[in-house]
Amino acid sequence: MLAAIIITLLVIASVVFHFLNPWQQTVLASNWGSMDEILSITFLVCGLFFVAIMFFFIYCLVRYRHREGHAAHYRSHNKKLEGWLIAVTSIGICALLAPGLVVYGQFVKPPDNAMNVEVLGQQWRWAFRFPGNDGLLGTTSVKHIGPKNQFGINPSDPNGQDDRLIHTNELRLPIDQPINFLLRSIDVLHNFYVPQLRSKMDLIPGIVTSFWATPTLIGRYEALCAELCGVGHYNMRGHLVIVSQPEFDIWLSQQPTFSEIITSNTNDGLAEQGQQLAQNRGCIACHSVDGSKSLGPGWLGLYGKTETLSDGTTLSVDAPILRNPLSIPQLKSCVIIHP
Ligand SMILES: [Cu+2]
Repeated sequence: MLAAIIITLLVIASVVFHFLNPWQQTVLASNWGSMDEILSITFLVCGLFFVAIMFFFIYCLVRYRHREGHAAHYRSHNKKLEGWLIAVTSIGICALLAPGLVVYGQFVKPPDNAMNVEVLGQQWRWAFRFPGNDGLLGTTSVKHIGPKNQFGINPSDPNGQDDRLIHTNELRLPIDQPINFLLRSIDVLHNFYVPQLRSKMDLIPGIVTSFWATPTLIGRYEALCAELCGVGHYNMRGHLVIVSQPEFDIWLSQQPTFSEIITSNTNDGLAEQGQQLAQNRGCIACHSVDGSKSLGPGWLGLYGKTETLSDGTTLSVDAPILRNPLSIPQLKSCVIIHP
C-alpha cells in the first residue's frame, strides 16, 4: 500500500512539474507556431498514457495485493482486452506521428516567393551565401575550395559571380520574407538550429538539405550547432539578426561578391595562409577576427594592445607572446585546447 501512495504522489508531482517547470519555450519568431502545437500534442498524448498506465499499475497493486486465502487465477489470453489495447495504442501512436509528418511536409516545401540563403557549416563556424541580382546561387564543388573560395563556388559559373558571401558568424535576414535555407557542410555532420525560428536541420557532407521559415519578430537570436561535431562543437555559435527590409537591403549590398573576393589583392600570401591555418586548426571556434567577444581574445587589433588578465596583471601583446602564449604563466591555466 505504501508503494501505491508513493507512486500516486510521483504521478501528481510529475504533472504539476510539467506546468510549473522553469524551462519554458523561447519566444516564437517565425511562422512555425505549428511546431509548438505538435510539441503540445506530444506532451498531451504522452502525459495521458503515462497517467493512465501509472493509475492502472496502482490499481493492480491495491486490487491484487497479497491476502491470506487468495490465489491468482491463470488465464492464457484475453482476446477482447488485447483488441482494446491494440486499438488504443494505435490511436495514440497515430496521434503522435501524424501531425509531425504533416508539418514536416510543409517545413521542407518552400513557397514560390522564398529567398534562397545558403548556410555553410564547418568545424566550428558558420558562413552564409546569398544569390546576387540574378536570384541564382552558383554551383559548387569541393574541388574548388581554396583560401579565397571557402564555399567551393565554381569560378566559371556566371550565376556564382554575383553571389554575396558572409564569412562571419552573423546572418541578417529581413522580417516577413520567407527564407529557403539551403544547408551544406564541408567537413562533418552539423545541425543548424535557431530555437526562436522553431527550426533545425542536419548539414550532411555531400548533400544539400533544406527547410524554410518566415522570420516574424525583429531581434537577435543565437544560431547553434546541434550536432556533436568535434572538440570545438560547444563554441560553434552564430547569430541570426532579423531586421527590416530596407536595413537588410543596405547590409546585403555592403557584403562582398564572389568575383570581388577572388579578384581582390588585399591579402598577401601570408594573410591567406594564416586564415587557412586558423580555419583548419579550428582556432576560430574561440578567437574572432572581427574583435567580437568569444572564449579567447579577439584577434582584431590585438597586436601591441595592453590586455588585463583575470588576476589583474596587465600585459602587452607583442610578437613573442603571440608566437608562444604558453610562455606566460597566467595564460597556462586558461589554455584548454592549445596543444
Ligand atoms: Cu557543428
